Amino acid sequence: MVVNFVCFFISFQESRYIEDSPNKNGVISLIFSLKEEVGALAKVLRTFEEKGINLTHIESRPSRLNKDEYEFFINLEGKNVPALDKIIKSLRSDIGATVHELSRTKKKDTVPWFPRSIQELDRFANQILSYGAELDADHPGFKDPVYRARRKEFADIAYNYRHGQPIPRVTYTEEEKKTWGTVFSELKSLYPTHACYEHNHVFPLLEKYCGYREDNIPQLEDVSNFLQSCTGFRLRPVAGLLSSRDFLAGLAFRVFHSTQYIRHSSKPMYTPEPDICHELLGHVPLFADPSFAQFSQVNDFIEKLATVYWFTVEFGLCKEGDSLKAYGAGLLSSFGELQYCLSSKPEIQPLVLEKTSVQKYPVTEFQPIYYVAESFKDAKEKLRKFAQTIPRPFSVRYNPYTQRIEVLDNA
Ligand code: HBI
Ligand code: NLE
Ligand code: FE
Repeated sequence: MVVNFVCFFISFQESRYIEDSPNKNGVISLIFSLKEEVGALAKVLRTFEEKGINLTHIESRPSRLNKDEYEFFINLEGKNVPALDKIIKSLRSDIGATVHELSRTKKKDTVPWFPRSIQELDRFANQILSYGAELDADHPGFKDPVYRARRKEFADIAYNYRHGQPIPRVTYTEEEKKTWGTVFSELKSLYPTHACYEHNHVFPLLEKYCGYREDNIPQLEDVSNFLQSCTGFRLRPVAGLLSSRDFLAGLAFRVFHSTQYIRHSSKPMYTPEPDICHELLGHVPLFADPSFAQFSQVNDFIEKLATVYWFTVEFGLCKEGDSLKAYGAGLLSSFGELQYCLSSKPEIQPLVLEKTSVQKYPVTEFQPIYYVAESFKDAKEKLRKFAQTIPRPFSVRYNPYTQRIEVLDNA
């Protein structure tokens, strides 16, 4: 049987995707800085007055960046957006002010931007959730300057990558290869007893065709070509953790964003971040499965959907006869957690999406709770039903021939 229950989700809720339209009403917040001189602020305020724009709030503070400047924070009514755009332009060019637009309250029914063509995924390249924010505290690489410099090299590859190019090949250092070797051989010895049938089925093919070996870190380009021939999925390099929304949007185009760097050598057993071990050993076997290509895209509920993704694709367990096996990629790439998850320590619950989708979870340590699927078929059915409960203003479908998302109006 094959792993084919995973649904892929897009939501359209985050404000940074809103494309500004010139006729919406709402509160707009700006910060601008001005050189300290008599009448400078009055001059600016007059331009708002001339265009009939009502300011509802103003604050000032000395600029921290430039000693002779003041910063002003203002709220204004966004009734006349074209006029406002002109004002902002002239503030920048005529007065030399630095202007930051903080927010334009979105019109309620605006549909946020989402990628419609596979090329548009290039826009995600610099939207990485910052390494060092959420994951810093116990991240062993965070304090190692050599490791950080190396990470920057990988980040540059990802930032400069454009759809259609071959993925640059990387020469890994001896230390990196050693880390891979440890992870690879530890996991390989656990898979026969701990991994699900499907994973064990695909793994030998990757050894045969993609250079999966203890002494070799496979190249993303080779793996991507192999996946394309199996399922049409391809890889694209990414500098780190993407937001759930961007990550899931990629899957809608059968693009799996894959990190290329490897975890810090001091802690091969577990890392909170996705790294090349996680992608190649945890995820890729699944993406090579032909019936895995199924996906669905749903509006809104991104958090619930990301949580379901977390407890299935990333950390899922399933029944196999009388025993439990791991199929989640986060387990299949961590030889620490792979052993722990099948021990008697964690709590085990049946997969019930109404419950699972609101379960809180830690992201930097072993999971305290896992959800068990009866079978992949059962889980897929549950996901399909769950996805149907999610309201959306239109449907979308992926056209693999044009590599575009087509929007179908529900109305
Ligand atoms: N970003 N680079 C990267 N790799 C992932 O596997 C990944 C991600 N962002 C989110 C994510 N996975 C999921 O766990 C869900 O939040 C969708
Ligand atoms: N904890 C996993 C590992 O060590 O391989 C990575 C998880 C990424 C979500
Ligand atoms: Fe993952």
